[in-house]
Amino acid sequence: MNISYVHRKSDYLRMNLIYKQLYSLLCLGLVLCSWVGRAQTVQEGRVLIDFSSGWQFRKDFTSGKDSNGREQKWEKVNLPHSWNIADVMDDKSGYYRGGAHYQNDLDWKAEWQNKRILLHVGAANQEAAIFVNGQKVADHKGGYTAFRVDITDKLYRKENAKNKIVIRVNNRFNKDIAPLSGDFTFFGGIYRPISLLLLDQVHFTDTQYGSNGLRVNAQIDSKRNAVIHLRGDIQNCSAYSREVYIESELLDATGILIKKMRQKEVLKPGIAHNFHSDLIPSRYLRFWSPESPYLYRLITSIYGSDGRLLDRVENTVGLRYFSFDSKKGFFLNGQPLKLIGASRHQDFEGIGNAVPDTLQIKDLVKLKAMGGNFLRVAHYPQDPAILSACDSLGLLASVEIPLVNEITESTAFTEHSFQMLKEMIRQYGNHPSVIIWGYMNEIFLRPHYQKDKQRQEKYFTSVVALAKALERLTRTEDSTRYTMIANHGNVDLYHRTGLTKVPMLVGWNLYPGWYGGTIADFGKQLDYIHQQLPDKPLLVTEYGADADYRIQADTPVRFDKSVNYALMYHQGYLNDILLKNYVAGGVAWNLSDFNSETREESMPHINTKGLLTWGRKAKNTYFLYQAYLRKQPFVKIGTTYANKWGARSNSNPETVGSGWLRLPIFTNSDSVKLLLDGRSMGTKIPKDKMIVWALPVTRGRHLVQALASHRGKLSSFDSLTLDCEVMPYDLRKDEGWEELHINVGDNRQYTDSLGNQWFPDQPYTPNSWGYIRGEKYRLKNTGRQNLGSDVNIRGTWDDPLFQTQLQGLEAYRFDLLPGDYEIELFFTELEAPNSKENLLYDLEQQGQQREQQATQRVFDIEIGSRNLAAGLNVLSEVGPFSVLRRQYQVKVKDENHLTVSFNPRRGKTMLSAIRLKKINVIKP
Ligand code: GCB
Repeated sequence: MNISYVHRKSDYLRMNLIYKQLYSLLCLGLVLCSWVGRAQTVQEGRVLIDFSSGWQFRKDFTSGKDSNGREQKWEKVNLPHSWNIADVMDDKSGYYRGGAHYQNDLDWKAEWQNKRILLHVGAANQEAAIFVNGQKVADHKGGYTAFRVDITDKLYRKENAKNKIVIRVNNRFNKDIAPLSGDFTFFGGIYRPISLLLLDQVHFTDTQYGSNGLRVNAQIDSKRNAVIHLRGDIQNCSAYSREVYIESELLDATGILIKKMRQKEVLKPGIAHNFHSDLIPSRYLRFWSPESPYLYRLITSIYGSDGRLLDRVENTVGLRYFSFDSKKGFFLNGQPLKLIGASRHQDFEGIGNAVPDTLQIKDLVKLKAMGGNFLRVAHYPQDPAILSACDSLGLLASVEIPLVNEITESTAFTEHSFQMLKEMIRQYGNHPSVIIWGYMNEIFLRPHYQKDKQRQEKYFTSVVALAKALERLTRTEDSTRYTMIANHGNVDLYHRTGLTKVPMLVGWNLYPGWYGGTIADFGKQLDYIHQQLPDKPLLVTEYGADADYRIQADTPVRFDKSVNYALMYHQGYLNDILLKNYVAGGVAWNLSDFNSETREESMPHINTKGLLTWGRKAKNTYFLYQAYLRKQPFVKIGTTYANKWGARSNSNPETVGSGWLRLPIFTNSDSVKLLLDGRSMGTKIPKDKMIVWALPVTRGRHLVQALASHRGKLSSFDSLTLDCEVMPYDLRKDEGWEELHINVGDNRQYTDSLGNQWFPDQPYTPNSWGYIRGEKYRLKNTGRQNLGSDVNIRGTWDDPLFQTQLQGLEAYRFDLLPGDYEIELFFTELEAPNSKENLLYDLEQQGQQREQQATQRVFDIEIGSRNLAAGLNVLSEVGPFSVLRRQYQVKVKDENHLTVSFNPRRGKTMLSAIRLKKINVIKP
C-alpha cells in the first residue's frame, strides 16, 4: 500500500464532524477542545498514519475452496472489517468462526530512517498474529482491546522497499479466552482501524498493554484542591544513554496555561523507564459533571537536551470526585445523582462490529439527548471514541472485560483475563467519564457440572477465587474507580458462594415481568437484595423487554414482543429505580437492538430489547425515557414502523369507513391538548409520562398536533402526519377498503416489510368476517407466556406473522358484495423438531425439554363446491418452519359471502395468515 500523510487532515476533519454533531445537539461550545485532547493525536515529534486501507482478505480454508466450493480469491477490503456480516443473518444456524488472513504492503520511506515504526491494531477478534516479511512479530489474544508492536527491526529499510504485513485473525471458540458464550455475536475481523506510529528513538509507549504510555489520575476535593498525578513509560531505543526533559502543561478548555512542570530524566539505552510527576494547580478549577463536562488538556512532551521535541501526547482531564453509598446511592462532586442510562453493544445493522467512529459517537449523542447520564459499556471494552464522547458529552461510564456466563478453570484463562483487565485499565483509564471497572457478568448463568453437585461447588469456588484475583489486580492498577460484578437474578446463589462480597459494587441484571414473574416483582426483588446486602451499593445493570417495533398490541402481555408491553415494563422499572434511594442507578438493556446470532424469536438473530432499533431509529420506549429524564419541557407523538398506523372499526353503522387508533404521546408536562386535522380532541393528563389517546380516523393521512402545557403555560409542541389504514368491519358497507390483511391466530397487529398492516384476527360475526372454530396455536412444553412459536421461520423477514396460527379451524368467512376477489392463504408448519438448544437467556426455562414431534397434517381447502387444494401437506411441500403461500382468484355471486373451508384428512387444519383483495366489485 502506498501511504500518504493525510492523517492530520483526516483527524481534523473527523474532529470537525464530531464537533458539529455535538455542538448542534448540546451547544457545548467547548467540546472541540476536548477532542483535540484525544490520546494519540498527531503531534510534532510523532506521526500517526492511518493504515486501514488497501488490505487483502481471505478466509482460511484448507481445501483452498470456500464453503460454496468456489476457488478462494483475495478480496480487497478496508478496515474496519468483519467477515460475519451476512452469515449472522441467514437462516442457517451458526456463523463462520475460524481463521482468516489480512495482508498489505508497506512501502519504506527514506524519511523513516531514524524512526521507530509501531503498528497499532485497534481490535482484532479474537486471536491475532502479526507477521512482517514472513517473520512473526506479535501474538495477541482477546478481541476487544488494542495492541501495538514495534516492527522496525523486521522491515526492509531501503527507499520504496516493499514490506509484507500479514495479520492472521481467528474467531474460533477458544476455551482459554473470554467470552466463552454470550447473548451477542462474536464477529470475526479486524474491526477497528490500524495505524502506524512513527516515533523518535525516545518516546512514550506501553507496547505490553497497548496504551499511549501515560496514565493520568486527576483528583479534586470538595474545596477544589486538585492534584494531577501523571505516570508514564518512556522507551529509549537508541544505543546511548540520553538526558531528556519531560514537560507537562495543563491547559484549560480555551488553551490558557494553568500549570507547567518540567523534570529531567536520564534514560539508559534499550530499556523502558518509568517517570512520575504531580501537577498541583494553584488556581480555582472547574468540576467536570454531566451538566458541565468541562475538560482540561494535559500535554506531555519529551525534549532532548538540545531542546528538540522528541515526543508529545495529549490527554484530557476532567476533575470530579464521586462515591457510592449503600443506603443513599451515588454522589458526584458531593451531590446525589441517580445514574440513569443504558447499556450498549457495539454492533450496527449491516456492518456488524465494523462500525466507523463517527457512527458510534451518534449513539452517545442519542443517549445524552434521551436525558441519560450513564453508559454501561457492555460486555467488553469498545472503541476509545466512545469514552472520548462520554468525556465530552458528560456521560459517566462503566467498562468491563468479557467474562460472561462462565469461566474455564485454567491458568491460561486466568492469565488472559488478567491481560485483558490490564489492557482495559491502561487503555481507557485516562477518561474522566469512567467511574467503574467491571470484570464479570452473570458468571453463574451457565454453571458447569450440573449433574455433579460436589464438583460444581468446586467450580463456584474457582469462580470466586478468580473474582478475588481480578479484584486485587483492578485495585492495584487503579485505586480511584469502583469495581463491579454484574449478576443475574439468582440472588441467593451469588450470595451463598460469597461472590457478592468481592467487588465494591454489585450490579444486578433483573428481568421480572419479562423472563418470568410480573413487573411489580422488580421492586420486591430490589428490596430483597438490599435486605440481604445492606452494606453493598447496588446498581441495576440490566433490565429490558423485547420490543419488536413492527408489533403493536392493544392488550399487551408479557412476551408478546410488542413495543406496547415494553412501555409498561419500562414505566414500572423506571418508577422503582427513581424512587428507591438505595438504588444508585439503573441502565436499560439495551440502548439499541443488537445481533445475537443464536437468538430466534420474532426477529431472528436480533435481541430487540433496544430503545433504538439495530439501525438506531428511536422506538417509543426511547421517547418514554426522554419524557422521564429530560429536564426541558418535552412532548412527543409516538411512532410506528414506517409510520403506518392501523385503526380498528366496529359494528356502528355511523362510523363505517373510520376506526379507532391508539396514539401514544410522551410528555413530562402536566397536560396535553391534541388537535386532529386542526380539530381539538380535548386535553388529557399523562400517567407515568404517557397518554394513549384513542383517536377516530379515516383511511389516509391525518395531521396530529400535541400541545403540552406546564403550570398552565404552553411548554412544548409536536406534530406528526399519520399514514392510516382502517380495518374494515362490514366489508359490504365499507366501500373504502381495497385489501385486508389478517394476522391469523393472533391478537397483535403487525406491519410487514412492505408496510402492510396485518390486523388481529377475530371470530366470525354476521355482516363482518372472521374464523369459524379453531384455536390459537401455543408452543408446548414451555412455561413462557407465549404467542405461538418462537422459532425462526425460514425464507422470510416477517416471522411474527407466521409464528402464530389457528389450528383446527373449519372455515374463514367474509361477508362480501358480489364480484371478483383475490385471496391468498399462508401456511407454516410449526409443530416439528427444531434442533436448536433452548434459548440460553430464557432464564425461566433452563433445562426444560422443548423438543416436539413432527405433526402430520393433511387437509383440503374448498370454496363452495370448488376444491382449491386437495390433500394439502405443508410439511411435505415446504418442510417445517417455512412459508407456503397459495393465491386464488374467486368470484362471489349472489351468496354474498366468501367462505374458505378447511377439511381435515389427518391431524388438525391450520392457517397462519390470510389476505383478501378486491378486484372488481358489483355495487348493489
Ligand atoms: C442478560 C445478559 C445479556 C442478555 C440479556 C437478555 O442478562 O447479560 O447479555 O442480552 O440478559 O436480553 O436476555
